[in-house]
Amino acid sequence: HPTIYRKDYRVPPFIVESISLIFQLQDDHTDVFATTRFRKNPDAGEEGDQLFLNGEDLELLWIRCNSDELAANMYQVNEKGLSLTAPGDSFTLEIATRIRPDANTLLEGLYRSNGNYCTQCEAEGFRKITYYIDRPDILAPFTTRIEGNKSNCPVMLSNGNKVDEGELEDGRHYAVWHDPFPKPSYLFALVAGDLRYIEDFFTTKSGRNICLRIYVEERNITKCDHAMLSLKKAMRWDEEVYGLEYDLDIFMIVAVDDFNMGAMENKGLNVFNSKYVLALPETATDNDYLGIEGVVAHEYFHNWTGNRVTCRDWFQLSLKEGLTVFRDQEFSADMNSRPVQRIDDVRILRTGQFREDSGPMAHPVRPDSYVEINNFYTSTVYNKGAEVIRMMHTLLGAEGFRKGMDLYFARHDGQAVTCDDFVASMADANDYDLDQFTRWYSQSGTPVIEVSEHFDSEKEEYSLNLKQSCPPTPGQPEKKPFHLPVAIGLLDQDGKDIRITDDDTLVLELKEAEETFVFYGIEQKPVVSFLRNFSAPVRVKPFQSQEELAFLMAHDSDLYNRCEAAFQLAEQVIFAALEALQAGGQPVLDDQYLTAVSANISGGQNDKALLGQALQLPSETYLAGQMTVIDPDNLHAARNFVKRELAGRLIDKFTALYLENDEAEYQLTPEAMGKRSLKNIALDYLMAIDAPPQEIIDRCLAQYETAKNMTDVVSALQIIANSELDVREEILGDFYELWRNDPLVMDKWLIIQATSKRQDTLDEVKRLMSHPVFSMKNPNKVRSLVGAFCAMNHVRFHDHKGLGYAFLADRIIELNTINPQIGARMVSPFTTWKKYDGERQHMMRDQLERIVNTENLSGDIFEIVKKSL
Ligand code: DPP
Ligand code: ZN
Repeated sequence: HPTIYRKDYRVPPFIVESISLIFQLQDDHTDVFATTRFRKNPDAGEEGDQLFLNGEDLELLWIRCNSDELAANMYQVNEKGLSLTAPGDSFTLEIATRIRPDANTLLEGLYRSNGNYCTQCEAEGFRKITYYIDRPDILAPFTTRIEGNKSNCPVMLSNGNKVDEGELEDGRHYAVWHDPFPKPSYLFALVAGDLRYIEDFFTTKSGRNICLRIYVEERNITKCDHAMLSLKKAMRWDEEVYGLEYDLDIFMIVAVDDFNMGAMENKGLNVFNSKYVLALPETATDNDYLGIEGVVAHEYFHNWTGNRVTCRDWFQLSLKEGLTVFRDQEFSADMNSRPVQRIDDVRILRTGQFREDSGPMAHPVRPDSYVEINNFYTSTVYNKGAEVIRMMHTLLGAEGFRKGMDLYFARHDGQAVTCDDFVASMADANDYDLDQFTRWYSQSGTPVIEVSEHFDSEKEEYSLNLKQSCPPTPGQPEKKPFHLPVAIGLLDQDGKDIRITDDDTLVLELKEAEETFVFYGIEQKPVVSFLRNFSAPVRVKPFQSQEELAFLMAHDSDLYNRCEAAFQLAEQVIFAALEALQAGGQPVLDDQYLTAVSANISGGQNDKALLGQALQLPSETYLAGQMTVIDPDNLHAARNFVKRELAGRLIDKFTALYLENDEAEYQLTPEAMGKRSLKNIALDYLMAIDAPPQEIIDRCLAQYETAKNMTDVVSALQIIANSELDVREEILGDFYELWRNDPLVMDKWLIIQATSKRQDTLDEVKRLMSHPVFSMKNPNKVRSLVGAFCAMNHVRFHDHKGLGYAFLADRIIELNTINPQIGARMVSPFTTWKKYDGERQHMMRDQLERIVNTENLSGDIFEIVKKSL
């Protein structure tokens, strides 16, 4: 498994002028005829005349060059591709290959999902369809003709606009699609099958009428309205915020059940995991609705940030992903609650990305090397990448950022470029020095900021001393200081912002390893609201007292930081309980904390969703990431203790909260979603009480039975599944009978059982492996059962007997032959093995060794396991 290095990038020796494809879809195979016009690349210098075409798992039928069939001695084929000597500066190759979509369990290239054909080509799936220069800096216009049976493929789609269609013999027909925008092969898509669509229209700001279609299987046709609405909102938003208009005449989304990722931005023909399309109030939760809105927008936004301007090579993946995640986050913030969106985004970053950044897979936002590019669709590239874009937005301001975006498109529309090109556009458009800032792209690891404050009451001076450092990461023992924006506010004793600038928030620019910022004319010692809105992706060493955090929780004008203070306080309290438990003592809940939470509940917060967020205790997985030696059992007990104590002592408040926010009418507004979340958090606390009063149990059961929306149903079900109630089995069985034909609802059923904190969860998970709704071939199912248990059920996965470890290793070895890309994703809970106690380390290491010694181990799994050992 060779390593590929960014420094080895060379411009391609040949370029493609155009490609025409013919797909003949047959029952047990598909024949692909590719006609490609190549030309020597004038920018490549004297690179020689050897042409290499990527191609894997292909059956080569024949190859012609400028219409003459090539004899077998004119070219060489191996398992990676085909090479030949170019016959001149410009020539045409016709290549016929045979592929087997039915046998394709990798879900890369062309495959079938519930009988329908679909493709996934990012990053390197096109080479599993035909021989081609399968790299993102080869851009070409595509013409695609599809031939299939009218009976099982009434619908046949590809990128661009449909330019021809007609009848063939034997009950067959054809459709021809042309995409005039030169694109890399990873954006190619083909869909064919028995699909229905809903249709709508969008008029662009320049008055063009765009046809919008969402294609699904017939059984799902009533579930597409929210995705369509989200699409139209996204199209409008991109025009309003960035002036970006859609460019083809039609935009299509297709939903499939078998999909490795969330969705894919193929030009004009997005293919989605059905999870991010289908929703009805009775089948989808509020989070599902928000997820759909965000992902539909994300893929749509790629049309400009990714498709019109694409990546030069895969090391630049964050060029499109970091930027597009930032764009979808801002879109969702504009459509819903901005502070809640920010809290969610930061939670994802701190739980997933910080963990990655402190482990063996830590890599820069723009990596320097990889074995398997699929392993680099990471939280670092996506979420930290988005934070890097956000910091530029913070430093340059919204207007300056827009100027940078405009220049980026003016310079690079139609090109394949690098992260440096993006930063250069931002810098040049604003005449702003971003040289030091580019370290965010090259240095891995999460910077740590140490804060110390000094107040001189005589001089009326307040000063903040900031030190930054960054721990060593693989291949990077030493780091240089980052250029980072630190947004702060100073609160006076009444909790009001002291005006320290035109605004209440000031953005300090920290560039040195240590700097001191002094504020004059400050009469009383202020309370600092530090790193408002999480202005940089860093860890801040705790420096504030419980009093100060409680004060910020009650008063901070920055709503993000109000919640942040609540989280920090909760974290301190949980860790105090953990210490007590580890010392063999009884923990006690701090009164100050209780008072702060109580005040928060009665504080008349008008953003319900925000209060809901503030009441949520940090997850065990997140807390584990803060510990030097992780102690899963005591951590679980400590968190439970805090939850149980809070609930027991604030029972009246939580009960009132539940009742106040229980609404008969179902609406999908941010306010209504906020109320539902608050109500369900209150219920979760109430049911955490030791032996909850019967009336609370009855309320929970009644909610399960009477609720008409999935948010309320699964909230109750999850609590029940976590409990020892007698009715538990019966209710889980009832839910199954009701929803057994809806795969997405069945995913929830699996997740709920896999994340139950009961002692017997692993046995239950093993039983569910042979349940008819489960399949190792369907990524959603694997994620819902195996992934949920191993990555989201910290205490049970890390059970001291090591059975969870053996279970996961077995699944990874099984996935190695079915779908190694998903298998590699599953390795993640093992990567932090060095942070556990000696015995657990030993057991996890044994399992990693067992995996690495598997015969024919794929590059995907090999890379992550090897780096972890
Ligand atoms: N489909 C994935 C995404 O949109 C990869 N491009 O992020
Ligand atoms: Zn993306």
